[in-house]
Amino acid sequence: MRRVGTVVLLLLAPFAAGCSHAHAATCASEVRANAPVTDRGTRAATGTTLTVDAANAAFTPTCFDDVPQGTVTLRVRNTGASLHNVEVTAQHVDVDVAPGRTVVVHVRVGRAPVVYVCKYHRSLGMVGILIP
Ligand SMILES: [Cu+2]
Repeated sequence: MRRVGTVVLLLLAPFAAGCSHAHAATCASEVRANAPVTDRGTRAATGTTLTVDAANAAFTPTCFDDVPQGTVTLRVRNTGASLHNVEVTAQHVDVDVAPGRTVVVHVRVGRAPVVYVCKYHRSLGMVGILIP
């Protein structure tokens, strides 16, 4: 029986290696890589429209995972009392969100995680991450 186990492991090994493109990044690893990040949890994307709350110098949830590749619609609701912002520098997204308002931005998601920030509170950890 030991021999059977060895064969199964050898067969699975190439698939495990090939999976690194999609699921290597986790919220925890991205939070560490982009520190400081105020971590307000992870939610699985249920489609191409993602809604995030901006308040108290943080985005909630901080991470979405299982985000479909392609263009996603990010709705940012400012549920706090101060001005916030959503910025994806590489995609020329830079939009302010006044208290009580919601803005909608379109973000392209490929194989790598997409990091967005509030440019006013980035140093306080106001960072969000979309993980494909
Ligand atoms: Cu902010």
